[in-house]
Amino acid sequence: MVKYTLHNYFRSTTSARVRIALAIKGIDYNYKGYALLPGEHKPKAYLNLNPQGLVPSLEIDGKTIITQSMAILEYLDEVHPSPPLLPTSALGRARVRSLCQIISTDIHPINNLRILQYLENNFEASADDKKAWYLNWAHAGFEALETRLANEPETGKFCHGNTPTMADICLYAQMFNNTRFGMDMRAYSTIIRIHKHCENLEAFIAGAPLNQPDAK
Ligand SMILES: N[C@@H](CCC(=O)N[C@@H](CS)C(=O)NCC(=O)O)C(=O)O
Repeated sequence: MVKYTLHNYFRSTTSARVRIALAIKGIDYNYKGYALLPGEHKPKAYLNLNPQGLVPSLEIDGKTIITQSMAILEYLDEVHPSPPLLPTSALGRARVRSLCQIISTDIHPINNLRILQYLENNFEASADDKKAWYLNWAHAGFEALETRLANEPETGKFCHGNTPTMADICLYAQMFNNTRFGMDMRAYSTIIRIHKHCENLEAFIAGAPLNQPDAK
């Protein structure tokens, strides 16, 4: 039986993506938490696992590491195909990946802790400046996401049809950061509806930040 260890942080939304996928698939794993603010992900021991110094990293049987949350999700879906996190048709998979990437490629990376810290340390960005930066890019992505989800016929109870996919995982996880930055979500009625379905599912609850052992 494969042994998984997830190197992650309770508040990290990319980590939440992986925790939810593991929970949806009913996979047990060891939890290893790293507090990001004091820099527990910076020492060499962790950089040996993940030279980017980012969480999450999934360790398999104590010898193999996969980094990058979306690569981990794809791996888990291939190796543990049931229940699937991607649709059966190529077009459906392309749509779900495209929805995911609005968040994972275009919103999250430019709002990550190290980016906000860089703005603060090198451009004297205040807490308000950092919030404005976050909200600008989050709204840009969520406006497009809402337009697509509200108008595309493939949208169902969830982002794609009536079962959760990787797109719902990305959406649900990103919402924790939106809430932390006080983002006004009233314009996003389809997203709110889908998010409500997600937040009632056990696997999504299991992956939520405050339900992790390192949550303080
Ligand atoms: N694209 C990467 C991003 C990982 C990432 O940025 N993780 C954040 C937490 S959500 C992190 O480790 N931040 C630490 C830092 O910015 O120093 C993924 O999806 O895994």
